[in-house]
Amino acid sequence: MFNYATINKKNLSLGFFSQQWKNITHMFGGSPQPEPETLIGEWRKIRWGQQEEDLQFMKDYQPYNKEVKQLRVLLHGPIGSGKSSFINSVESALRGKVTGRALTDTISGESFTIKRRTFKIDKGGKGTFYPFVFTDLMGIEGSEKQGICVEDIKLDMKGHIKDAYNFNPYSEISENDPNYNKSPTLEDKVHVLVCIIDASKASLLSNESKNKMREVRLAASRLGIPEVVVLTKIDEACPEVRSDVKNVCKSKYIKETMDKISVDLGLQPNCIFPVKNYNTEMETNDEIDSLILSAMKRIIDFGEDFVNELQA
Ligand SMILES: Nc1nc2c(ncn2[C@@H]2O[C@H](COP(=O)(O)OP(=O)(O)O)[C@@H](O)[C@H]2O)c(=O)[nH]1
Ligand SMILES: [Mg+2]
Repeated sequence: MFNYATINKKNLSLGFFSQQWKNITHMFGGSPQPEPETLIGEWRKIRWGQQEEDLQFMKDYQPYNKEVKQLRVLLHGPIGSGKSSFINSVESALRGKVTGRALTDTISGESFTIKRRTFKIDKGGKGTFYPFVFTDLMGIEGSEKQGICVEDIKLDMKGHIKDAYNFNPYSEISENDPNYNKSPTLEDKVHVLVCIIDASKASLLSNESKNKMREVRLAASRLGIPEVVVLTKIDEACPEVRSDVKNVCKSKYIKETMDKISVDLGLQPNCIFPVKNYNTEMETNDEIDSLILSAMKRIIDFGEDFVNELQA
């Protein structure tokens, strides 16, 4: 059977040696070496250098449907997969500087986010915000009694859970809870569901976690809510990507991981977006911005279509 963990280890050693060999041949003026076997032909066209265009799209964007002032993007996925970091990275790409507002947890283990929190992104500092918000949920855990209840995610998608609600891994929200919204408007509902998966650990996802994610996805599709997968930590998953983010669209490991996720979750590969979050960088850069903004553009496109269909 295909084992991603083994491939990943092989990638690490191959990537290391191929980089060393490239360095040696370069030092002695040798001819260019063939691509390492961890890289294959380009399997996706990424519009490198078009981030300014995507940025302008984001700046100009306003939902057409007047009932909705902002698109609601719900993030879910395993603990430590990079949900909070993705919000930070979008904010960083939009503001042109690395920010760190949605707290990220460097200690893996229990979910850091327990309180439901919604994040807006400041647009120019005059009390104006981008017309989309992110709701960051407690992580999905493998076992029954860890992490957020899937029922709570379903209720959240329908707009029943208010901010400040503290998720309880042992039971779903009750209708009598002060943070239960009995009559949600279109604006309270979720317009796009984003599943965040760590590329370096995708092969290690437990069946329980995959089942929970599939259940959430099915609930979203029953409600007609579009879904996107954001595949984070591509730098940790593939050494060739770590040395150059642009190698992502040629990485064999990333392609295979995306194909596997597509089958496991029942989602088209073109709805899966590989990204590198801003985690150690002090400044933003064009390549990371390109990946983050192209994922965001698709998220906005999907959300916009969804709210317009609801109006029709
Ligand atoms: N190398 C790398 N680390 C990342 C990336 N995204 C997130 N991280 C790190 O992964 C850890 C967990 O991220 P966090 O955003 O808190 O995960 P959450 O629990 O899903 O919100 C933090 O230490 C982040 O710095 C990425 O794309 N690459
Ligand atoms: Mg978090």
